[in-house]
Parts: sequence; structure tokens; C-alpha cells
Amino acid sequence: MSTAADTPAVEAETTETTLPEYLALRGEPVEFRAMIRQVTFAAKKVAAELRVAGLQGMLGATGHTNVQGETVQRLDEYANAMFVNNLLRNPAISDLVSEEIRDEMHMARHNTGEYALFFDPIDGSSNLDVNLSIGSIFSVRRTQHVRGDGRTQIAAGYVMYGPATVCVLAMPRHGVNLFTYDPSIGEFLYTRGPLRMPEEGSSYGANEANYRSWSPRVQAFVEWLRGAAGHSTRYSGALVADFHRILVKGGVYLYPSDDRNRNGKLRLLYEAAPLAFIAEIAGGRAVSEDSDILTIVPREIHQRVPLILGSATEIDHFLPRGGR
Ligand code: AHM
Ligand code: MG
Repeated sequence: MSTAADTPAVEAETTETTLPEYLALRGEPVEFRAMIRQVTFAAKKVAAELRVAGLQGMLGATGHTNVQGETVQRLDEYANAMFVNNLLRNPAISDLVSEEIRDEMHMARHNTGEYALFFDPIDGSSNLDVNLSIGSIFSVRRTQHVRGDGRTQIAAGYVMYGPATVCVLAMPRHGVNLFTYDPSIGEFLYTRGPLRMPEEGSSYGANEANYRSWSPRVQAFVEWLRGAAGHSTRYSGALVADFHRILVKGGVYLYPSDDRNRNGKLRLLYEAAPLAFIAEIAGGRAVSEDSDILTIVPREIHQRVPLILGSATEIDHFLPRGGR
């Protein structure tokens, strides 16, 4: 008969724990671990390609536009293929939704798969040709919740390709944890967590060229940030990079609606909702102009939403009294 003394203690993660080992230690099912391994495999290929893209003629546009009418960069296409080709092999995934693909991919041969995966293979594409930080965003749901609101996500994360390549993974049971890619061994290693977003920050990020076409409410909010709140501006052109700053240091990111982007610019399912999910688990919050991002039920897979995302203090200030 075994006794408590025979039960091995649950090993705690260290900076030598790889991401797959971390998920195994936390008791995540093998199918889920395989899916995250495939996501990070695609991200490792993207990170490797980014380092040599300028030498291999992989920068610049492909000459076509995607379903959103945006110019597709060569690396958008490469990253999308990396994600799709890897994930297609996983029988646990029955649905894929990508920023770069017009329709949801339902894998008929994987009809019993339990997961749906949403992703933006390259977020911040305008930074590609100038060698600045970009990211990949992903979100996992159970298949039956493909069209559910953001609270049906079971995990979300991103990989940021900056001076270091890092993966942030959020799961309600384990919080938000950070892994750093060590290219010498080809692994993402546990670095720290669970992360808490500071209650208040000292910077905000927005494309202020759009200021004149923002609503008076958004303009007043930005005036408060610049004035009474004493915030500085930090805007990189890549949502993942701007969000990562806010996750670590606090603050607020906003892409509200404007004359060109009547419903905002960012897409609900693979940009706004995953980052809102990560923010909420870390103690922050995300709203569209009038509702909580995580309560929005999508009407279509590439739907856009206004997004205001960040620390509790800043979001509280933005919301009318009843929404706090
Ligand atoms: P992308 O996924 O096609 O690159 O678009 C999303 C990007 C965000 O990363 C970024 O915050 C925003 O669009 C920048 O938009 P703008 O150039 O209008 O400031
Ligand atoms: Mg994007």
C-alpha cells in the first residue's frame, strides 16, 4: 500500500523547465500540450526566419491583399503557412481561424477534435521591413464554443519577437506565465509568473494621427492621460509589443473607432479577445467603447472592435460610472 511519503512532490518549475515540461507538471492533457508545442514550433520557425529574412529576400509585400483588404507581406504568408501546416496534423484540433484566411477551416477528418484555434500569425506587419518587434497571437477554445464570447476561451497567448523571443501563456488555472526562447537549445524556458499587471501605469499607446476623428469621450480620456494622469506616449505599431509593455509595466493601449476604421481596426477573435483574456487573468481589463471585450459574441470571424486595454485604474477612468 502506498503512503503519502511515497507520493513524489510536485516538482516546481525553474528556469530550466521547458514549456512542454511546465504544462506536463501542471497536469495539462497530452492533446493540449501537443497543440501548444505545435504553436511554439511554428513560432520558432518564424523567429529563425525573421533573423535572416533580409538576407533571403523574404521582406516586402507579396503583391496580394488578404480578406481584410490589407497588403500581405511575404512573412505574413510564411508565418501563416507554418501555423496551418503544423496545426493541420493535430487530430485534437477541428477548427482553425487565421487573420490571413478568408473562411474558418473546419477539418472534416478531425470532426471529433475538441479544440478550435484562432491566430494572427504576424501581428504588427508594418514593423517587418524595419526590423522592429512583432508578434504572433493565439487563442484556444473548445470546439462547441467557436462562436461563443471571449470568456469561452480556455487559453490564450502570444509570442513576441523582440530582442528576445518570449511566449506569454494565460490559463485561468495557472495564471499568466512568461517563457523565454533559448536558441542554443531550441526551447522556450519558464522565466517568471504568474504575472500581475500593475494597477496603474505611466504610459499609453495609441495612433494619435487619428485623434481628430475619435469620439469626444476618447479624446477626453487621452487628454486626461496626457494631463492629470501624467502619462507618456509609447506606441510601437505592433499590438503585441505595446501590450507586453503594459502587462509588465502597466498603462493603457487604445485603438478606438475613427473615420477610416468605423468599428475599430483590431479583430475580435484573434487580437482583442485573446489579449483581453490575458489582461483579465493578470488583473487588468479590456473594453470596446461600450462593452467588456470578453462579453462580445462574434457575428463573423474577422469582425473588428474598438479596443481599450490595460491597467484597472486607467480602464476605470474611461468607463462611465455604471460600467465600473
Ligand atoms: P496587423 O495584424 O495586420 O499587423 O494589424 C494590427 C496592427 C496592430 O499590431 C497595431 O497596434 C495596429 O495594427 C497599428 O495600426 P496603425 O498602423 O493604424 O497605427
Ligand atoms: Mg494583428
